[in-house]
Amino acid sequence: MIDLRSDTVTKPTQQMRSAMAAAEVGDDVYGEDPTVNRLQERAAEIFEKEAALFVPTGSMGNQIAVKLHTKPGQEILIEKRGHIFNSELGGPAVNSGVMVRPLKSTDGSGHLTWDEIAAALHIETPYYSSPTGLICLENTHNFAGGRVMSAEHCADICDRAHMLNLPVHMDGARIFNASVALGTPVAELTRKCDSVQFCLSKGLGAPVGSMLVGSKDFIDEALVWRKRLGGGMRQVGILAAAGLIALEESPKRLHEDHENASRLAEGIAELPGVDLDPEKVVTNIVIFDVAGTGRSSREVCSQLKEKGVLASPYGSAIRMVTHRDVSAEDIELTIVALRSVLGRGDHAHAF
Ligand code: TLP
Repeated sequence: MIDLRSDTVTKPTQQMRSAMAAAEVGDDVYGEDPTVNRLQERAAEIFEKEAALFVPTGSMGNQIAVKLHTKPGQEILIEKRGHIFNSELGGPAVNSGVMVRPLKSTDGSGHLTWDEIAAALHIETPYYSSPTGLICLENTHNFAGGRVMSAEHCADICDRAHMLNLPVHMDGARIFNASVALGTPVAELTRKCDSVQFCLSKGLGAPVGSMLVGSKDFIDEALVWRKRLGGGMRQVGILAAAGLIALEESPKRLHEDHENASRLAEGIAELPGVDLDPEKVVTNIVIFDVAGTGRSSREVCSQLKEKGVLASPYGSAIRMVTHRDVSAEDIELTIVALRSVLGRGDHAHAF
């Protein structure tokens, strides 16, 4: 099977498995796991922030950040396809008692402009209107097709938010993909953000784990919330060992995933009835709408599965994500499978 459902499906490399087997460990709830401590120090160093915390999942990292930045009854602003809004099961409402105000990014990039944010802010509003407590950004933007946000754009939003005493959280699940695509270090891309969550378990290929990065005070508080949510792990250096390799080694090869995604997008854009601009595919996510083919995305995905290709349906669109366990040859095979399912041949015969 060529599994393009997500970059979460990667299997740990031999190097990761060996490091996991040999990892030095201790009880991390006592802060005594040397491998976890090393991973946290390296993450803080790479992002040029004061501290970092290893969390089991990106969702937990995001949820802790929302919790720490807000008070119950406030609103958080996020682009309407953002992960925190769509795929964290109402977490902001359940865990933090806040409402999400989803905003449309008019250029379709998934990255809000300051004007779009400013129009929705509730600052110095009457006491009977719920105040804005946090702005959430996402780089790359998953459901907008892995689009990237530049360092300048992010810094501009942070500067203006800070003038209003508003914190900014970056869901940087795939921030290393953005960094590689833009040729900008992750520290630059997130310089002014108050907190950053990034995933070790997506394109970076670790089996488990995410990091939450921020100021020392913020991470001290995050440690309390991680434990409260049941995320205090013990000899977790076993996982951090793989995370360290993911962090140090994997960014070097992400450009291959981007090249594969770009090639895939070119192949897909040629198919009749499919809506996709390959120029906009700059990282490892390809999302294309199949409404114009007269088929549902589910139907197309199940036919692709019969041909050995796994993809995820989202509404009338399909998402394919490239990653380390998918080769350039697999991409060519995927294009062949797509051609046979979406019937360029059939159309040619029809005329
Ligand atoms: N994304 C998953 C699914 O949940 C959709 C995927 O397959 O892409 N932020 C972003 C931008 C994400 O894409 C994800 C996971 C997360 C946060 C959450 O990470 P986990 O799965 O570790 O909780």
